[in-house]
Amino acid sequence: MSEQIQETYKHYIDGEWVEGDGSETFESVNPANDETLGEFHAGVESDVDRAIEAADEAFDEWRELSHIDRAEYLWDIYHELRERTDELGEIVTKECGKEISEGKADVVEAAHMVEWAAGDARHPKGDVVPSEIGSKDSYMRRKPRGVIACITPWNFPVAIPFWHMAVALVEGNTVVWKPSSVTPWCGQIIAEMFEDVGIPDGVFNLVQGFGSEVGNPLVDDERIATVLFTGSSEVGHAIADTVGGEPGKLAACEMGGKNGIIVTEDADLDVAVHSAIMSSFKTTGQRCVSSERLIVHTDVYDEFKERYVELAENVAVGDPLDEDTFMGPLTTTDQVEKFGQFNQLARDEGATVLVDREDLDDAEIPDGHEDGHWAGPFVYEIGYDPELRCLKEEVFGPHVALVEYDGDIERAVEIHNDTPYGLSGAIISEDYRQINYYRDHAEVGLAYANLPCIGAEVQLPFGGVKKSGNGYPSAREVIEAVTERTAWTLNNSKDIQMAQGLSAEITTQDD
Ligand code: UN1
Repeated sequence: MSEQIQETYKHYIDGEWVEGDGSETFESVNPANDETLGEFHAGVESDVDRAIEAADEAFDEWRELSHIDRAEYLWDIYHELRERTDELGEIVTKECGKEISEGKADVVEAAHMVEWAAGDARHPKGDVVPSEIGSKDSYMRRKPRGVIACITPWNFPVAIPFWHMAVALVEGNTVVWKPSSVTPWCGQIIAEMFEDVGIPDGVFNLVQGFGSEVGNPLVDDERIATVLFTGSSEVGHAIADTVGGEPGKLAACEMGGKNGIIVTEDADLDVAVHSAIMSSFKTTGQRCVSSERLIVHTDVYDEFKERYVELAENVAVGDPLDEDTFMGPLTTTDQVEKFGQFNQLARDEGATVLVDREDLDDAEIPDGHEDGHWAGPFVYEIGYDPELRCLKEEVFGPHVALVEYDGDIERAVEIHNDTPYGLSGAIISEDYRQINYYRDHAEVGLAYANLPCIGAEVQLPFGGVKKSGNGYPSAREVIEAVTERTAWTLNNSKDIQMAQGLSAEITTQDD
């Protein structure tokens, strides 16, 4: 795709690029300067219907291929992701605003996921299970579920689509994918890759557009076997509610977090400050795993605060294509507005503001980027109170609370767990007992010690507890959402023998 608008980009349905039935188009913009990157056709319900029909028809043949044959298409994509990492990383950065090392890491993470899924095709599948009866062989086998709906967010516009789709396809499902309407350019490029590798028509389908016109009919359609969703908790919970009422259909949703880092009295403060800065400000705070709460023991609070605040005052916010930038702009203007509202909420709830770079100085904004969606760190301290909304609600921006605690690790974990969310978190401590207590009692799906709470690798399960998720739409654990288990038992004898001592004798009235 060129950077100039030369055409309006289309949907990819049943192996064809199509304009669809809608009359609306929408634009992708660069958050660093608000310039238009491309124009796209917005899908409507009948486009979704055709995409599902194509995926449904393609399923019968696709499922008959071996895992290894299906994985061949993914290996070609893997090589393309590897060869084009720099180029695609730049596109990610231009479309979603994260600084260039993160743009490239997004593509590398996608390549890792594809490598994992394609490599897994040659690994043993299922289990051999013992039977009480010597002549019976029992197995747990997996079957593909059918057509999988994938709905993905803008913050990892290349990696997360492959979290959803790579394992789903290798396992024999077909997919209909709706990328975020904020990052359609990345969607276009991924669809071009599937076309390049010659994936059979209908196995992969892309419908661009909005939740109301594309996402909703996709979730509601009875031909969809599983909905995989990564994004906001409002949308994710609505999807889980809808799908929960439809027998046989599954939803696996991964939503946000209000992630915390505990810094205990036994912390190495170099590790603590480094981990906290990375967790709060990488991706401009727009990871589901970003940390918006730092829970710090009173013995180390003042020193931690001084060092953290000094860095937060100075981290380089700027042009995300510049390698010296630490933090790019927020992705959308809605995020800028939400960030401002939550900063005000924290002030209203009694916060003492320590760093306020909400409105960057003109001098900090790079030339030609005056219309970018800029925001810098906003850091405050506030006394812990279970009623405070600013300690419970996710902002998805560089908005960070410092909370001082006095007491033992149990107290720290109690504060840490006092949010409706439970995605990621970390403890910084040199004391293994504190670390192990955190590991066993922190209410999160991803837990770290002496590390940032971001940066999970694809071979780990990725998902949360409480409001952060149900099911794992991501990485290796997605297999549970895209396959059906069969408990398969074969009798090698001519006699029928039952387990549990159940008699197999058929008696008649004459007996
Ligand atoms: C997200 O937080 O939205 O663990 C995805 C990480 C990345 C993925 C983050 N592997 O930080």
